[in-house]
Amino acid sequence: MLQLDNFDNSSDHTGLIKEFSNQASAGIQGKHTISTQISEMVSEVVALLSAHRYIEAEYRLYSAFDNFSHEQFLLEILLPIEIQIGDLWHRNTVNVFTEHAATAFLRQQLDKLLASLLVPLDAPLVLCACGPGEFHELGMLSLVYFLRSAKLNALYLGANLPAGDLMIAIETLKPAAVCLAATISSTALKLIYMLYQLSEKKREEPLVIGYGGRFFNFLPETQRAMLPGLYLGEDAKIGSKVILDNLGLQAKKQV
Ligand code: B12
Repeated sequence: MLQLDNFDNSSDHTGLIKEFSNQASAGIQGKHTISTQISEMVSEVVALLSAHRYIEAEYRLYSAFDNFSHEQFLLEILLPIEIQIGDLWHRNTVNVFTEHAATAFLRQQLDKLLASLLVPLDAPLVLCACGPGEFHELGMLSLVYFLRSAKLNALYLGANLPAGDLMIAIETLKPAAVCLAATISSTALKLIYMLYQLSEKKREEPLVIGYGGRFFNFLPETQRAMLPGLYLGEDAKIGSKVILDNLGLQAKKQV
């Protein structure tokens, strides 16, 4: 395993990039299994981010971006790192600024990934947001990734989106679909209220209204069935397929 003490903040890091690339290739060629290599990398990056060693964390992830598929990079590397940092914060092992800085760092990596997914100019617009008060963003950001992979123009409006602003966004941007997420019960209640507001509004163009997230995954099917809008399924990949089906589109292969 790579030792954190091997890093030298002051020196030229091109050697490090080479070292990490070599390690990644060596692992792929069988020195470690890929899953061992990934979980070691995740632990190392979590340790680096907890120690505020962002540049080194960036070098550690640099080779992974090229050596793994983008889906693997997201689901097996970026998300587990954020979950582990979040768990450390929940256990008071790291403080708020450490969690915020790590989250901002991981968002930059995710933005890099999303920016690599170009969609056609006429792709249907799908607005994605976390409801009022909701700050758990990773499920929704994963949905944005899968929608963009399927060539839909998924636009992330952020965490904690007030209902009024969503209404203005819908009137201004005229999306084909809206996807909303909630993780905890207090924010889910606000989101359900938003679903009612959205479904009662008369509009000229059709609008697919979907929702998902941890809270709804635990809600019994009988109760979900009573809610307005479309439950998009228990994970983001399924959610993107439900949206595609409801827009009458097939996932197109990435060029
Ligand atoms: C990271 C994290 C945070 C981060 C979030 C950072 C960020 N920018 O996202 C921070 C530190 C901000 C945070 C804050 C809090 N958190 Co927190 N957090 C977590 C943690 C560690 C990981 C959650 C996560 O991102 N998972 C990864 C994603 C990918 O999983 P997911 O959200 O479940 O999404 C999957 C599915 O649900 C689904 N999905 C999700 N959204 C959507 C949307 C659509 C449309 C679809 C189709 C699917 C879908 O797809 C995903 C898989 O593909 C969990 C514990 C854990 N180990 O899971 C606690 C956890 C979720 N948090 C919890 C709590 C209580 C809180 C706080 C209230 C703590 C506090 N005292 O303040 C606050 C609430 C803040 C708020 N108002 O939102 C509890 C929730 C318990 C509950 N009642 O359900 C958990 C379970 C921790 C615990 N064991 O108690 N948290």
